[in-house]
This record gives sequence, structure tokens and C-alpha cells, in this order.
Amino acid sequence: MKQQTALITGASTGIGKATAQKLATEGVKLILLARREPLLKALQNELLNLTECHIISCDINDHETLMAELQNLPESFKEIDILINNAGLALGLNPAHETDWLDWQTMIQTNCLSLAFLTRQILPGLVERNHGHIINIGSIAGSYAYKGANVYGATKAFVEQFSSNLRSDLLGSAIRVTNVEPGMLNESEFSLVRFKGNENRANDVYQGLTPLNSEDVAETIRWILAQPSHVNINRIEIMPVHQALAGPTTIKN
Ligand code: 8X3
Repeated sequence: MKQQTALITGASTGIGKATAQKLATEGVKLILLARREPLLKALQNELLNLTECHIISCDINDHETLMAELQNLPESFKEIDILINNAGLALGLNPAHETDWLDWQTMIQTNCLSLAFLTRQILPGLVERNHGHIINIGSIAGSYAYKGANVYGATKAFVEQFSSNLRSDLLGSAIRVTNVEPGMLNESEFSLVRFKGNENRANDVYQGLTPLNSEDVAETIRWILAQPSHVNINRIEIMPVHQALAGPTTIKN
């Protein structure tokens, strides 16, 4: 069987990096996309003995550069089998009327527009080869409302519905689409970005509970990809034991 090639966005840290590490152990060739070149190079070096990696250091919101990079992929990376749309962010946890409009714009731009843009670029190749898997990283915030999630949650609801609608459009093909919906996750820059570098606020979110880590989600992605080719995991929701719809628990063992 042909060696698979996966394009992972937001590959330099968190879920993206953990997924790259996981898929490398399965021998999947990787296209790693993120803004920070030094981090991508370090990851490429780390995975050197496991698989081939091509790195694209560019802002996913720079669509012109992104398109040029995709058009100039090295020959052996041109046929992408797996797209992991992981790049995304939350900014702020303030009530809607106290938020920064630019934060809303950035979240919609990155989480919705750029995810849709990249998917639109990759889809024709998948359809032509009648093969492939798109894995979108959504969030529990796309299904459940909580205070301060306002536009972030709405962007993840977009990702969830976009995933379902892609499934409808691709019905009759062999292409699979999955929306992965993690809850509270540490060991990534997610919370630090949300609170704009304020480490105390970022860490406060996880006080008294054990959140998911990126490896938990990466392992779920490995499992999704390993399903027989006639099986599509549509959505999968993953929370830490210490999180439920009521919010983080205060009960301690
Ligand atoms: C982030 C998960 O629980 O912080 O996507 O909203 S949560």
C-alpha cells in the first residue's frame, strides 16, 4: 500500500505537534505547517529517523503564500491523503459586550475562513483520487455554550457543521471526514494564547483538575485514521474526567 501523506496545520505545538509525532511512528509522511520555522525545523529533526517531513512556515491566514507553497510542494509530497485542520485559537474569555472586535475577527478568520480555504485547496485532489481523510479539530465549545465562549464557540460550531456538510457532499466517494471535539486541554499554548500571555490567568483555568493533554487527542486521531476504510467516525467528543457540562468539578477524591 502507498505510504500516506498528511498535512497538519498548527503543527509546531500542542495537538498538531503531538499528532505529527504520533503519525510519524506509523510511518506517515508529513507536511508540517505553522508560523514558527525554528519550531518546525526542530520537529522535523526530531522525526528524521521515523519519516520524511516537509515544512511550510507561513501564517495560515496568508492565503496567497499558502497557495504558492501548496503549488510548489516537492513531488513526493504532492498527493495529500490526510488533512488535519488543527490551526485555530481562542482569544479572551470576556462577556461578549466587553470583547475586542479584532479578537473576534482573528478567530473567525483563522478558525473558519482559513480552515475552509485550505480545505477547498486540498479537496479536488482527494476527490480526483477518490481517497483521503479530513480531520477537523473542533471543540466541545462548538456544541455547548459557556460564559465567555461567544465567538470562539461559534467558530467551532461552524467547524462542526462544515464537517457534516462535507460528509454530505462527499457521499458516494471513499473520502472520510471527522470532527474531533476536545474539551479542556493543557500542555499546549491554547490557554496562554487565550489570555494573551498572562500565565497566571492561563494556569488558573486548570486549577484543581487534570485536563486532557495533546497526546490524548493525538492518540484519538491515530485511532480514527486506523478504522477500516468503510467506517467514518463523524464526530468524537473528548473531555477530561474532571469536566462535564456543569463545568469543572469541585469534588475531589
Ligand atoms: C477548548 C475546549 O473546554 O476550553 O476548545 O472550551 S474548552
